[in-house]
Amino acid sequence: MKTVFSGIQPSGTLTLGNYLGAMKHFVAMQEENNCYFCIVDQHAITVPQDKIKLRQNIRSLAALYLATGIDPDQSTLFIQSEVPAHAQLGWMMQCISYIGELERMTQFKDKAEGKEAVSSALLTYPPLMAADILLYNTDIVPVGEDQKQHLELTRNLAERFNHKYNDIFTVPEVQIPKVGARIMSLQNPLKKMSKSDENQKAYISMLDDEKTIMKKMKSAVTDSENEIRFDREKKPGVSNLMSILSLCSGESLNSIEARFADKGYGYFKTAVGEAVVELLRPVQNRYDELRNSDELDRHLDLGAEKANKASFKTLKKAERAFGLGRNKR
Ligand code: ATP
Ligand code: LTN
Repeated sequence: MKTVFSGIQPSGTLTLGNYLGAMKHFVAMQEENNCYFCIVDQHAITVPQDKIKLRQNIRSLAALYLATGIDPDQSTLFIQSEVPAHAQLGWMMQCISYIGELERMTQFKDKAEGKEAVSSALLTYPPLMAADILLYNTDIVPVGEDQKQHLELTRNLAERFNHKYNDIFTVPEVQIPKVGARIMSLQNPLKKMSKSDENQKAYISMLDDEKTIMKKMKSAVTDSENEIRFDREKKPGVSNLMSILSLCSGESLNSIEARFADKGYGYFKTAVGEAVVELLRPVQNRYDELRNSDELDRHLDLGAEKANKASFKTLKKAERAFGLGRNKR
């Protein structure tokens, strides 16, 4: 049995991109692996957050994890700030990271660009992410394409620590899905779909109602050809919609191409919208039941307890390897 770890930031309502690129794969992995799924709230505060909204987003994300099929009896679902070992090992990971390698992270460059005040935590975010993963002796980290660089750094930090101090960390493998690893914005298909996009039409939220989804789909940017064909370079908008349809319905790209051969973009977009609505309907129903339930708190309490227990051993080993604390007489 392998250990799997992944995290999602409670920085807004999840998008269809988060689901198709990450969450969907978590659900598929839990039966055969020992899985940890984390709500990384300490990562979310690397950029300013409204405290009321952040708390709402944390609960909402927990409910979405469960509504999409994470089974708390099989997997450990927990909130990062409720397991202090993350911040503690995060600090140690910062101590072995170089400023130069952190400045090369594209997520840092993207998020810092054009901003007047950039928190130092935005730069030192990847060592905390490494700590999240390394605390559990993780073998596999399922994530979307945009996290590949952070995973490479995590592997480097683990190897650096093992080499310099003591061989205690498992060096994790990244797992990126073949299709859906980078769902693109509906308004600019050259940019990834992001929950923090200022333009709400750019993304489908997991909680959007049917009318909103259909409207957003209809206004999705395509091209002037009116031909439904998969070609990421020449037809990024149409190809993105085809990927979404394929992932939501299970129909292959070839079959979609054949089925819509003599149809126009309007008809095609309606079909994509309907497939998304069908996929999200049961998730949203379950979400509504869970969002304000005591059941949700029970699962999160138990998750924090399990994660605290599991991470404590690695934390102590790392502290010992560094020489922190003291030998008791
Ligand atoms: P933001 O969009 O606010 O910058 P984010 O969505 O990139 O945040 P997370 O919510 O923490 O950040 O991402 C959770 C998971 O979803 C990660 O594994 C990430 O790789 C994946 N993911 C995010 N956006 C997409 C996307 N457009 N397509 C596929 N996977 C994605
Ligand atoms: N950096 C990720 C979120 C994240 C994560 C993790 C993902 C934080 N810690 C550990 C996988 C494993 C992001 O921005 N999407």
